[in-house]
Amino acid sequence: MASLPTAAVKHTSPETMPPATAPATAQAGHAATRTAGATAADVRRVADAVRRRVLDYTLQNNGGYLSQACSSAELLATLYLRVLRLGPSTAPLVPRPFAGVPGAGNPEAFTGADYNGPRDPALDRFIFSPVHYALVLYSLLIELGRLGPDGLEAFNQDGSTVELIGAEHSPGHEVTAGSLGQALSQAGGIALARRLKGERGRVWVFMSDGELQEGQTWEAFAALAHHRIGNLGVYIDANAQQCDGAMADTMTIEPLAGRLRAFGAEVHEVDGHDSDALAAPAADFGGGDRPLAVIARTDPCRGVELMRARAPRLHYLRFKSDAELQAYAALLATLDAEARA
Ligand SMILES: Cc1ncc(C[n+]2csc(CCOP(=O)(O)OP(=O)(O)O)c2C)c(N)n1
Repeated sequence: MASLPTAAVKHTSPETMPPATAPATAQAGHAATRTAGATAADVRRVADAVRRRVLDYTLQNNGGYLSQACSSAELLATLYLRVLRLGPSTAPLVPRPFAGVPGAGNPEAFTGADYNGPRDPALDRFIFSPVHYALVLYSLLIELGRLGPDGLEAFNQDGSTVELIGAEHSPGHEVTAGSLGQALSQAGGIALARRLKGERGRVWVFMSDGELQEGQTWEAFAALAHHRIGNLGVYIDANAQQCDGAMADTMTIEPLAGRLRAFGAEVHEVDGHDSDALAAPAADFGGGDRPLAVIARTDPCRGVELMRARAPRLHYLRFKSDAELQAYAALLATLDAEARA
């Protein structure tokens, strides 16, 4: 598959870093540090490449979480390119094998947060909650040079950290959140601790809309409001789908904006494929006393129109026939050719 051209990299210190990043290139085994000036066009190129890579792996594995790439590619690319204040990756380009779960008796254990750079009081932390989206995140890390092009060789293999359903040791992940709806509570604790320590860095959480069907999510928002947590922002991929079909048919979460406001958040509702609209609410965020919630309305078939025929069963794509697989393979060939042109 075609790889993206990477942009020039301008190094900045955490103290002077502006609220944006641009595509980074791997340097001496690590991703280059963040840069200023990434645009919506940069995000579109990265997002398209992420979709192609996830489609490629879906074909190779006769199945995958493809609709999640379709819905969230611009959202996640915008976060990494234009919102998160991150330093360069300190993790290996080829992910380490699983070293056991963290605990006092296991000094070898690690999390995948080092793909997001070092911990620094001035830098942001990123908490990735719907971990079945993991391949979307790995693909994005590859496009940004934070993970090597061969970083997916051990994808979904026993003993690998590059898991189908990500966990705290997986690249880009900081917490285990496979039981959905728990990461926001963990992120709230991190945000409160950071405020108590006087750290300027913010905490960002990426969530799926199905997680808003969980009671724990609402308990977490209530706690954020109670503790006046103003250094935590949530981006929600509102693709209107969950594993049993349409959100509206399983259990509606609407009116979501009104509910989140009632729970004390500053709420923005945007087109989740419009990078400028996604990035705008995060500009200057961090000094107040309310959490930010950005509802990104997205299309679970964006870029892969073929999939629309499967609605409302979009959650996990497994090909039903060789003819169907060939149709998706032909689409990938077309998209790759367009990217090379
Ligand atoms: C607490 C919990 N309940 C149920 C599941 C099973 N589960 C896995 S993915 C998923 C759908 C979640 O909704 P969403 O992420 O919005 O779906 P998508 O957009 O990926 O189709 C569910 C219910 C889970 N992982 N954790």
